[in-house]
Amino acid sequence: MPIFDKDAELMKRGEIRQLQLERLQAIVFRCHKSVSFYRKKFENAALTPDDIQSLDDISRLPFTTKADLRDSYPYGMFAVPLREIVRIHSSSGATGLPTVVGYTRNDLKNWSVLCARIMFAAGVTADDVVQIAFDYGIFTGAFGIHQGAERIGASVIPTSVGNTDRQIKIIQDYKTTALACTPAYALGLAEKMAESGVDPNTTSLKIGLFGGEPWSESTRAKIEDKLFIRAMDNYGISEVLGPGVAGECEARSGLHINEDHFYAEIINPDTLEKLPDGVEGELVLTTLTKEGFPLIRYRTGDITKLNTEKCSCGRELARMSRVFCRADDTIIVRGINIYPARVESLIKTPEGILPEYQIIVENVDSQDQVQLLIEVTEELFLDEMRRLREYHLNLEKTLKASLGLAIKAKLVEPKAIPREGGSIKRIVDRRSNNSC
Ligand code: DLL
Repeated sequence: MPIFDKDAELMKRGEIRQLQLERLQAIVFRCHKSVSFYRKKFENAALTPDDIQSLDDISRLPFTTKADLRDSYPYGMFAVPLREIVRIHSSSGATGLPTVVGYTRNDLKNWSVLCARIMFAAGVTADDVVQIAFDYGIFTGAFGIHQGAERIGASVIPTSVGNTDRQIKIIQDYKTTALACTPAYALGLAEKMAESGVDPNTTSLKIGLFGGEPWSESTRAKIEDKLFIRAMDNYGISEVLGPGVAGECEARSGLHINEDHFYAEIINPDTLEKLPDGVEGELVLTTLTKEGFPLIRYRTGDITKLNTEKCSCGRELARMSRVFCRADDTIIVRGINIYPARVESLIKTPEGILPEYQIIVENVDSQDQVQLLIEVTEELFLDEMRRLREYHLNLEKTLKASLGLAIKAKLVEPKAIPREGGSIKRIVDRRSNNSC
């Protein structure tokens, strides 16, 4: 079983927990000293860093939520001065403001090692040619995987997402052996190959590194069948790091969490109670080493469960099960997180009127597509065709510009959207992957 960082990845559980405690105490101390948000929260809970004497004491610390990050936009929760930050990424925010993440030089070094670990565990070596078809924008996906592949010594082709014909030509001509992208994009690529008469069995592809959105075992089987590769899952979240939080090993029986850098807990999202291993709940992560933007007890919104038994690969790092559901109403389409509240803010007319709406996500020909139904009422300038057309046109443009995703907006008659018990279900997700 390939292991990149044997000292760290083959630690015994007792060693892991000891290291986690030392690092937790240090990060709590640093957050208290350098981030007023945490200092205030600790004061309100009548806590000092000295109260953290064991790992179980973490449950005394308050949670951090996406709303907290939004309130401190853009740099309010950084633990170092901006001059020590060497990279800034961000993810889309729940109500309009993105979440901004800063990395110090040391954070970038750790990030590349953590991505190298999950890629190496998935089978990538220095002999591989890794094509990265994640978006090289402000999102964390492409840069994280890129750094990891370089750290391993593989040859990186940063194609970014889109332009599928070119991607296929590069796979063929440059002899790509590993493909990193969202699972949905991999399926789209496979379809395109079939359409263009390219036989995937004749390419050099052998490994797929997929993440950034939920996908199922049946999608894995489909991708493997169509592309003749071994498809491996990896999990990450921008606020906490980006990719590199957890990934599958050859055994493929859960995703090993890089526990020397993250402390993972599972809670009941309603009661906030801590849940034992093996029970599904919301994943809460504490960063143990991050300097620029440390997070304490961050509620990821992702539903999973933990397994701390030793894996057949030799690692004792806890494994999380694949993430299928979210505790909130976020949907992820082609790796892009969509929050209904964000869509709502974009649908509003210039006069501030919010029409009735419904977001429908479907998988058509192996491509995830989003349609937005909007009921046209009298107040939505039904009487003025010109303004209505303008609204429609601007809406699709704004959605694309703000979310980075093409969404088809369809104006429908009043009451055309079905009501269940009098109310409209805001999101209808018809993809088979997403039944929780
Ligand atoms: O998606 C980071 C990433 C990029 C991870 C590339 C892996 C590969 P965000 O845009 O902040 O960051 O989205 C994070 O995506 O909370 C999950 O809901 C979902 N997610 C990420 N990876 C997986 C996965 C990146 N393997 C959100 N399975 C997370 C299921 C995933 N869901």
